[in-house]
Order: sequence, then structure tokens, then C-alpha cells
Amino acid sequence: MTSSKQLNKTSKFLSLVLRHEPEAIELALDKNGWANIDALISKANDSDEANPLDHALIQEVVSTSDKKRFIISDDGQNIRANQGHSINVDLQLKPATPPEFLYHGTATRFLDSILQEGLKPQQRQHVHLSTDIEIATNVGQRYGKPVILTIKSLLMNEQGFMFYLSENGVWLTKSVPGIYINNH
Ligand code: HQG
Repeated sequence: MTSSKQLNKTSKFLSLVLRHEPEAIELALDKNGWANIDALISKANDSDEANPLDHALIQEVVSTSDKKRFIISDDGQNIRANQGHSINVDLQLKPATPPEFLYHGTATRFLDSILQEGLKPQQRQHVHLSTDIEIATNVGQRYGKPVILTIKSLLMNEQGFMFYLSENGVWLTKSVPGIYINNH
């Protein structure tokens, strides 16, 4: 059994190379964000940054990830992050109809700017939204005192904005104009 500290460290490492900086270990992702697992293991173990990585540890991180951050391809050869990328990958997400409201957790210090210019994806490819207020609160408190924004997602969708549901249940959209945001 691997310790949760070790799993957490490896999960952060996988997030870094599969979402943000594959070049940190000279790893190639395909256009859909997949990395070959053998290549990932060998490149990770050649770099100083990583814990020793092997198939069993990767499998354990994937299956114990609370947010199901990663997915292994059906043939077992490849792995990718389900969402959260800053690099430009095509996850081939299908447009989906969102519920009437979705929630976005942020920090109070961002509020003025968000209400003025809307929600932007910042470093990532999408704005991340949740059906669950508790999850949104946890997301928001990563940056300070959390505040939950209610997004009129169905109305947005009816007015032409596309929504996508990631493999791990996160709702994604390109941006949210201020008129669709309620600050309570
Ligand atoms: C804020 C984690 C000022 C936005 C989580 C957020 C999530 C603005 C921050 C996932 C703004 C970006 C994503 C504007 C947006 N002015 N601030 N106009 N528009 N912001 O981390 O949604 O654990 O890129 O509110 O669980 O916090 O990594 O996005 O506070 O699902 O798997 O700019 O990351 O997942 O922060 O988090 P992020 P996020 P993992």
C-alpha cells in the first residue's frame, strides 16, 4: 500500500506533466492530450523531479484520485488528464446541456474583477463549474476566503454558449459574461 502522501505527490507530478508542462520531462502528448505510459515512466525516472514511477503506482493514483483527475485508455497504453489543462489539447468533449444553475467557487478578492469582466479561463482552457456547492467552496478556498457564484448556465446555453461535461463530472465553458453571474 502506498502512503497517501506519496500518492498525492505523484498525482501533483502527473497533473504538472499531463496538464501544464510535459516539456519538464521532455514528454510528448498527442493532440488529444494522451501520453504513452511507458514513455511517461521512463522520462519521469530519467528526471530528478519525480518519485520513482511505475505502472502499479500510476494505476493506484488513477483509481484513488478523489476527483478522478486522470484516465487510462481502454488498451492500457496511454494516460491523460480529464480536465484542467493549460496547454492546448483537444479533449474531444461533446457539447452537453447544463442544468439551470451551476456553481463556481472563487476567492472574495477576485470578486470585483469577475463581476466587471466576467469569469475567464485564466491559465486554463476553460472556466470550471460544478453542480455541487460544497465542491465549489473547496475550489474557491484554494485562493482565499471562498465565495460561491451562481451561474445561469441553462440560460447561457440557450443563448448560444457551449457547455461540456468532462469525464470526471466537471462542467466546462469558455467564459461566463457578468450578466449570467449571481453573487449569492
Ligand atoms: C479566477 C482544481 C479575476 C477564478 C479545482 C479562479 C478545479 C478571475 C482563478 C480546477 C476572473 C483561476 C480549476 C476574472 C476567473 N478576474 N479572477 N475575470 N475570472 N477568475 O485554478 O476554477 O485539484 O485556474 O475564479 O478543483 O479555481 O487541480 O481555476 O479563482 O476543478 O484537479 O481565477 O482546479 O482541480 O484559478 O480551478 P484556476 P479554478 P484540481
